Amino acid sequence: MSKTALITGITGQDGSYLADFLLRKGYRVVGLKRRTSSICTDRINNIYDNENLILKYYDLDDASSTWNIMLETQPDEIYNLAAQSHVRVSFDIPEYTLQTIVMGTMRLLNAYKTLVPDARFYQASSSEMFGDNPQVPQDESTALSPASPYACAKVCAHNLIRNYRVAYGLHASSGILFNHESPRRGETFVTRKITQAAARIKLGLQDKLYLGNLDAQRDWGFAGDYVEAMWLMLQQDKADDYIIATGETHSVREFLEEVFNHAGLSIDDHVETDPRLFRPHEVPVLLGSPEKAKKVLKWEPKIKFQQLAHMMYESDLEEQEKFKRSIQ
Ligand code: NAP
Ligand code: G4F
Repeated sequence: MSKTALITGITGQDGSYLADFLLRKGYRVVGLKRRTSSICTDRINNIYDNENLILKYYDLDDASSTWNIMLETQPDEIYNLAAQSHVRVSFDIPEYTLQTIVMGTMRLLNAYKTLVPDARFYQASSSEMFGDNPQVPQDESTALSPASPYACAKVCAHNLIRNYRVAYGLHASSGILFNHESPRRGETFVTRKITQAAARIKLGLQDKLYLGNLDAQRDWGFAGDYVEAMWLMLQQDKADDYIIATGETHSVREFLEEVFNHAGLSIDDHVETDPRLFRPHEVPVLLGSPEKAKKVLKWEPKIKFQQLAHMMYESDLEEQEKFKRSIQ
């Protein structure tokens, strides 16, 4: 009989790639989405008609719906991906950010422990948890030093997973994922903001791109590669925590140059910095060591920095060309 996977945050970047991946593996996928006033299922349109995909409404803030879904679904694997995931925004809405990440995880964990304790649980932890700790590369033993309400919340959820794993013998793992991007990346994260703006500038739909700190460095991988690592963690005999990263770091400026050079655009003509886009507390450099994941999970990132930047730009160019045609 096929396994059932429950995914919170299926409408997000990672949820959509994970659903693609698990459906290809023959899973029955129960995807949880919240009700919004407009349709927000663009990222899962490609699998909407798949008979093994079941979509249910829920909200991380709603304890009884979490409980009911766990009872009805009886999942073999639970992937907790839902969150207010924007670091800059977490400074503006800290309470909501903590509510979704800490209490949302807590509710899900309690329903899991009580109703389906033999299932396996994946938690979306983040490299943001290393914050302003200057030690690089960061690995599973690096001290956490969160530098935003988002990161503080992720540290708490990360600790809850470990605590439940030890206290109740649950198979609950955390993936400490470094930044991962794709053509499905949210439009307000810096990589997608750059590739979308470059495509629009190229087509004469926009003139300026405003950015914040260009010196921040990130270890950027491809989301499609990273969801495989989530699944691999749940196939191990023992639950554990794993860093998922490429082992390479690049500044925002380097990403910008890669995309603008590829597009044949001048940064001086089109890009300006805006102090409002700087963060009250920045994470200067993230560089992960994926050695444990390579050794234990036999996982390797496939898409490299340059290929990722070009793939995202080309996808945005195609999308913006369609948009331009639609308004002509
Ligand atoms: P994303 O694209 O922002 O997706 C977030 C998902 O969470 C969306 O489906 C969103 O639903 C849902 N959500 C937000 N608030 C909710 C609520 N109150 N109730 C129910 N659902 C809610 O994020 P992502 O990039 O896929 O990341 C997935 C997870 O990995 C997140 O937990 C993120 O913090 C973590 N993470 C991401 C990265 C990365 O580089 N991408 C790295 C490390 C960790 P709507 O579609 O309705 O908004
Ligand atoms: O693309 P970002 O917003 O991603 P950030 O803050 O690193 O967070 C992402 O990755 C985390 C994993 O490390 C996830 F946990 C989290 O959920 C999210 O997916 O910003 C990257 C860097 C920052 O240093 C920021 O200050 O880009 C810099 N930046 C410069 N100008 C900008 C901008 N970021 C954004 N979003 N917008 C700008 O205009």
